[in-house]
Amino acid sequence: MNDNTSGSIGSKGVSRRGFIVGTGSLLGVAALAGRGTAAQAAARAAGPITGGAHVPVLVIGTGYGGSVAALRLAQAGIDVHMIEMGMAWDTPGSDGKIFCATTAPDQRSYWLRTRTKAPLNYFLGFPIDRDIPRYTGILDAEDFSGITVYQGRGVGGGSLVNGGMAVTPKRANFGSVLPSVNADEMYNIYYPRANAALGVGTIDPAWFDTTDCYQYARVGRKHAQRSGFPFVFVPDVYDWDYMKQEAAGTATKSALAGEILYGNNHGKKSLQRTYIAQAKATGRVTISPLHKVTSVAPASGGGYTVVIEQMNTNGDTTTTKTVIADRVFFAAGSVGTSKLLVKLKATGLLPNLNGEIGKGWGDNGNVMCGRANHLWDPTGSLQSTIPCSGIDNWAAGGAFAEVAPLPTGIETFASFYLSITKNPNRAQFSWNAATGKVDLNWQTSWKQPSIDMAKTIFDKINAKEGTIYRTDLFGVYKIWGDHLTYHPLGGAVLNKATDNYGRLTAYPGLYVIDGSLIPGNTSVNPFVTITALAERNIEKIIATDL
Ligand code: FAE
Repeated sequence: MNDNTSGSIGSKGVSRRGFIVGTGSLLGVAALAGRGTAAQAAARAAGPITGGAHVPVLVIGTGYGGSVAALRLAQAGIDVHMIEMGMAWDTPGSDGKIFCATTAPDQRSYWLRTRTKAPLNYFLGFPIDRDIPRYTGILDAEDFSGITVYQGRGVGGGSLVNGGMAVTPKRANFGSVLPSVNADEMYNIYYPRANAALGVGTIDPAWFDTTDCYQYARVGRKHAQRSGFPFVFVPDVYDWDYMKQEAAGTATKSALAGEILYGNNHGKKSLQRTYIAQAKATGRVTISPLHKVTSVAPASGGGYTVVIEQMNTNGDTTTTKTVIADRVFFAAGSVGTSKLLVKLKATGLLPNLNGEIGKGWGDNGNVMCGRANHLWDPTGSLQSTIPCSGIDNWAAGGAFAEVAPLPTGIETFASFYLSITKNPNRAQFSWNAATGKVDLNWQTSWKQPSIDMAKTIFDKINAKEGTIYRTDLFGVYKIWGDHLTYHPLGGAVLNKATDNYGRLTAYPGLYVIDGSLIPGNTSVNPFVTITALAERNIEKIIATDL
């Protein structure tokens, strides 16, 4: 990855002065900046947060929402401490690599598991999971009763493990994505701002047509078009020029070496290279990895008392720190933020949070499947792990299907898809006093609408091509990957659990700024919408609250 990436992205973003002036918040900013103390400056230099610290802003989580908040607050002159339960992911292991390949999972792959839990867990009908040492690895497969929710763990959150598909919803669909948000503002200001800062780009169509590593996607295009479905290129944050160099053999392979689910060592513009790099460059942002927030409650002298557990790579708590924060941004992701808020309300630490907390959770309608192609339709033994295309049947059938890779290194004659569907089911998080945990009441059968919607695409393609579904990828004779989601959304829904900008109004100074604000579905992959909404909300908060 060339080192210019974050610089060039920064130059496209909003300049610090332009941003501050634009929000009209110069006076508030100056006042807050003046509250920085020598102790805070020392803490900034020293790294992880210290017990007893008093900080102006504490951000829980370093994913999209948290990174946007940290950057914009820091640019406005405010010191920010980010607390992240996962690792920093900035140091190579004994093999010289920071991340392990999807085909060779080791301890770095999973969050505190002794066996891998691959989303696609069977091949040719045989289970492919394997034992690994327990470690604070990068991918969390978090089990709830009816669904496994995959999430990134570490500085950069989901951007460390995701496919980088950076999709802005069609404007016609936006009203159902975020009904209380002004679409003009989002499409004129915040989506462009988010896309620029994330470094979003689209594959060169001429290269797509010729490179071996997207043969699987060209087969996907052919089958989609022969059945009359629109085939669309999907933007991504992977550096497309770098991928061309991988294919040409002039750069170390990452997307073309099976790297994705457990991190990309090169090529992907994760948040570490974009928002977080910019935030760190302000000198005002400190990140504490392997620190987990367990409690937030009003402090007697104003602000909030935050309890943080520092852990080792076995997941054991080594130190418990208590700090005071004037303001706290919940950016622990849909599941992390919902779990915290539900627990804090139920256990009486934040009892005045409203009754919408924990509600409105959806899986973005995720469902996976494979199709078995004819022997004359190979999908290629070399497959880029970065998806670049999709089949759009949202309006007619409620499904948008990513043409996904199956990068096994051998010819599989399989076409693989992750569908995002208009599944109407919404679940609720609730506190379970007996177990001391937060439950989610999703039910496996609630995926049936997603299957039905995905079938509007693949039944038709199978009929046209004379092909069948693969039954060997998710179990023994099981067609649908209906046990999981990559896209948790909701649990602290905008304009319901919070006001229309993410404020938890019963507690001035507490904010939600991540995927938990979005009521369950974005009609496409979610992180551009999470980022754009965070840009909108933080601009308002800086202008009016600080
Ligand atoms: P997120 O990125 O999850 O960040 C939350 C952070 O908070 C994490 O780093 C947590 O470790 C941390 N955290 C949680 N609890 C605590 C706590 N108590 N104390 C301290 N830290 C905590 O949240 N989306 C797309 O748009 N395109 C894709 O191609 C795509 N592919 C995906 C592939 C996979 C395998 C997965 C798992 C997800 C994918 N997603 C994709 C979803 C996307 O990554 C996700 O929507 C965003 O990362 C959510 O952003 P948030 O800021 O809400």
